[in-house]
Amino acid sequence: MMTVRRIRPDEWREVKALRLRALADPIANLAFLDTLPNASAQPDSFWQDRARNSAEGDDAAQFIAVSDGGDWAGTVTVLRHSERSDTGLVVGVFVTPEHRGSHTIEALLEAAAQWARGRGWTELVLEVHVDNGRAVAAYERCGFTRTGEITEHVNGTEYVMSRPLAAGTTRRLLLVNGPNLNLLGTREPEIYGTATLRDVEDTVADTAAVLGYEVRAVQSNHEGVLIDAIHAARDDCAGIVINPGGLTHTSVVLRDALTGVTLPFAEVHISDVHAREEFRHHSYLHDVAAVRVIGEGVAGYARAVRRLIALIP
Ligand code: CA2
Repeated sequence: MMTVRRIRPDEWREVKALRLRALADPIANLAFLDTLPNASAQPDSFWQDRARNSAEGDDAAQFIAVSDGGDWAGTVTVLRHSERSDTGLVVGVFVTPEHRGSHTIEALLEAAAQWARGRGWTELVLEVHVDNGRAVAAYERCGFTRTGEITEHVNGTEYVMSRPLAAGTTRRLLLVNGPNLNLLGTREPEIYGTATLRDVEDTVADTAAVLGYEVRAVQSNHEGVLIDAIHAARDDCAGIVINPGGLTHTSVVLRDALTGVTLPFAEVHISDVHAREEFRHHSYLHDVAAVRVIGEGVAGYARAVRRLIALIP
C-alpha cells in the first residue's frame, strides 16, 4: 500500500535525496531540465526554500508516494502555469525503479489533480520527451492526451500533454465531533492535549484540501443534531470522519445513522480508550467503521482523513 501526501516543510533533505536520485536515473533524467552536478552543487538553503514553497505555497505543491516501509517511492510537483492562470503545470515526475508499474504514478497524478482542482484550476499540462514512450503511455493512462504542440528544450523535443479537470467535482467530507468535544484544549490536557476544536477542524480541512476535498464540520452535544447532520451527508458527502465522544460507548442510534447512510466513515479517538476505564473499551462502531484511529492525539484526525480518502473510489 502506498500513501500519497504533500511534502512537509522540514523534509528538504528527503526532497534533495529524491531529486538527486531522479537526476542520476538514466531513463528519468530525460525528463529534467536540470543536471546532477548542478543540483548537487546547490546549497542547503536552495532545498530548504524549495521544500517550504512546495509544502505550503498556493502556487506550488510537491506530492510524494510513501511506501509501507516508509521510503519515498515517487514524486510529482504541480506549479501554477506562468502564462495560464487556470492551469497547473506538472513537473518533476519521478518514480523509483523498484516502484514502477505499481500504480504509483496514477496515485501521484490523482493527488496533483485534486489539489489543482481545489485551487479552481481547470486543466493540467505537462511536457514529456518524445523518446520516453513509457512515460507517454503512463500519462495517457492517467487521462492526459497530446495537444499536438511540441516544445524544444536543451535535452530535446517534448510533446505537450494536457488533462482537463472537470469543474464542480470537488468532493466533501463531513467531520463530526460529539458531546463535550467543544471543551477540547480547555480542560484535561493530560488526556486530550491542548489543541482546540477549532484546531482540529482546521487540521482536517487542510489535510482534506491537499487531497481535493472540502470539509463540513459539525460539533454538537445533542445526539439528534448529530444524527440529522449524518443523514444530510447522504446528499453531498463522500465520507464521514467522526469522533463520537462518549456516544461511542452507548449509542445504537448513532451506529444506525452511520450504517443507514452507507457512506464510509472513520472513527477517531484522541485518547487511547483501551488504556482507560473498562466502559470505554467497547465501541458500537468498531465493526462498521471503515477506518479506526485510536490514541494518536489530535494528529489522528489527519491520518483518518488520509486513510478514509484512500478508500473512496
Ligand atoms: O478519546 C476520545 O477522543 C474520546 O472519544 C473522547 C470522549 C470520551 O468519552 C471517549 O471515551 C474517548 C470524551 C470527549 C470529551 O472531551 C473533552 C475534552 C476536553 C475536556 C473535557 C472533555
